[in-house]
Amino acid sequence: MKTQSVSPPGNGNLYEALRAAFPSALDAIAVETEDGLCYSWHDLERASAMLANLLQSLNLPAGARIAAQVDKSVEAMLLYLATLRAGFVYLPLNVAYQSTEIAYFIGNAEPAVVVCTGKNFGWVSKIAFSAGTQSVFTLNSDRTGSLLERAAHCSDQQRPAKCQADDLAAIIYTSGTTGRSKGAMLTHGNLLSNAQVLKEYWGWRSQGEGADVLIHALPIFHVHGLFVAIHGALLSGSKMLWLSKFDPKWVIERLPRATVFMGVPTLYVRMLAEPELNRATTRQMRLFIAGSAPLLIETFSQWQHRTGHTILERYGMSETVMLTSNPYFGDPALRRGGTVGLPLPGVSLRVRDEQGQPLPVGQIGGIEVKGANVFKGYWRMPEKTAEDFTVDGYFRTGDVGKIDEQGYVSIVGRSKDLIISGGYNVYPAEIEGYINEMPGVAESAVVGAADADFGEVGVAVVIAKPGAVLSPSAIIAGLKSMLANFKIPKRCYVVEELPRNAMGKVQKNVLRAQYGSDPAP
Ligand code: MLC
Ligand code: AMP
Repeated sequence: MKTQSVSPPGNGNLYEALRAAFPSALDAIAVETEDGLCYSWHDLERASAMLANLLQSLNLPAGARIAAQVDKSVEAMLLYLATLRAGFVYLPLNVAYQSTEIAYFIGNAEPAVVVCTGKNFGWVSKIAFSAGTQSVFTLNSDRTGSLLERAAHCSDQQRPAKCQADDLAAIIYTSGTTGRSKGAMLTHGNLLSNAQVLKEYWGWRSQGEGADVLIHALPIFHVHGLFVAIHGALLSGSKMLWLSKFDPKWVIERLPRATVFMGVPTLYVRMLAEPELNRATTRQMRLFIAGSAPLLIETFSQWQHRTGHTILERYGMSETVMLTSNPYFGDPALRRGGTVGLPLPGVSLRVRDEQGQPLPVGQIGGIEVKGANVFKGYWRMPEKTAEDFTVDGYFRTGDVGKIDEQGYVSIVGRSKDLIISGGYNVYPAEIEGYINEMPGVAESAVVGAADADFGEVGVAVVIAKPGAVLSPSAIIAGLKSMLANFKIPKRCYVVEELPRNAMGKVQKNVLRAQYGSDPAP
């Protein structure tokens, strides 16, 4: 659906462009893990070649999907790079997903290869083989498992597959407002164009004295950790201090050796709770970037006060990678808290009313975007794809916002019924579907409530069938057995009735007002 595309240099493969930016000193450290393991640039090149050769030896069809549900590790990143090199399509899956969720993703994407942790092999391989997957490998965070065992027999030389800018590089599943998740198809051209823009916009410093060092503390199964962070570092030949999970103390310990940090707002809130976060520990840092969820103005201001640094907030989504950013260059005062900054170069962003008519400066409406970064469409959902694009090729983000006189964009809400909790998206419709299936439940509504740690959390409000007795804790326990842990409502109330409007529609705004603060009535 997009109108522009950027051809990666070389043979068109995104990996080629990333590889071209590696420093000339290939023996220098590219990644250092929390347990002191170091990977040189040469290691990244060789190990991803071996994995790419393994994938290519499997005689997979063109466009084959390589799905991975593994703990965060450098090897998991290498599997992503190998998939690019081999010309296949990477499909990362959150480790928190449980069997029903995984069965849906595998059934929908039909991956030729699935990589999972050894402890999940039993149930994941059963789902995968029955969906027609050809090979299931294991990969554990201690670098054991059949994937690396098999790759060890492959050559460490590999020529990246030739690609067109429009060829798929990855599918990122993002939940649907009315139920099932949709796979956003991102191309080599989408990812490279966005990475190149961000390299300039955020002033990534390459190689030599003063080269950037990124603290990588985010999961690598979503856009933020996988693309924005990893591409940023690789495309500027910058070292990564790699954390297998976020721990505020681990990050603060590493700040004096780093220059760039990226996080969702929860990470900033948790770091602010540590007394060691101060001007001295952050002196070396050049840039703190926040996104994936709204950064509260209090967090923005407290960070400024405590560290002297002004957080740069940006806005993006799975379908588009990054769309807007506060400015990096110039006076830090140009980074305005409460806004997500200006459209990035190459991104056209506009605000429209419900009839699709342009709105003047400062008026609130739906945000629509166009650019080389905008995805190709939803995997096997042509109707949904068509529905989400305007006739002149703009993608309807589902976010509601406004643009001021200086061009700064503020997000004020969402037209999609979505909760963003700690940077993860939770779709109320999905959770309500599961609750409504439970015995004795007549109806339910899930709404977002403000939360000091996660920004927003889900709260379930449930009505029992006549004569049935429901226990909130049993409802929560039932959900825990079926869904990823971050989707579980933090509170549940069983009530007599749900507020409705004249059309009979549940008034979620009334529920949010009633149950949106803790403790609820
Ligand atoms: C964990 N828990 C959550 C949660 N994360 N609850 C709600 N929301 C979340 N995000 C709960 C678990 O269910 C569990 O509950 C308890 O917290 C401890 O789990 P944990 O796994 O040990 O949590 P922790 O390691 O503390 O993780 C918190 C976190 C993590 C904030 C570090 O959620 C995280 O990494 N978030 C980043 C998400 C991200 O990268 N988003 C980018 C999307 S890309 P219990 O009851 O089971 O004990 C995107 C586009 C863009 O949005 O613009 O970037
Ligand atoms: P995802 O589907 O996980 O890619 O989430 C994308 C959504 O996250 C966007 O559509 C926005 O609603 C939200 N988002 C991302 N960055 C920001 C931000 N800086 N401020 C507010 N919301 C954001």
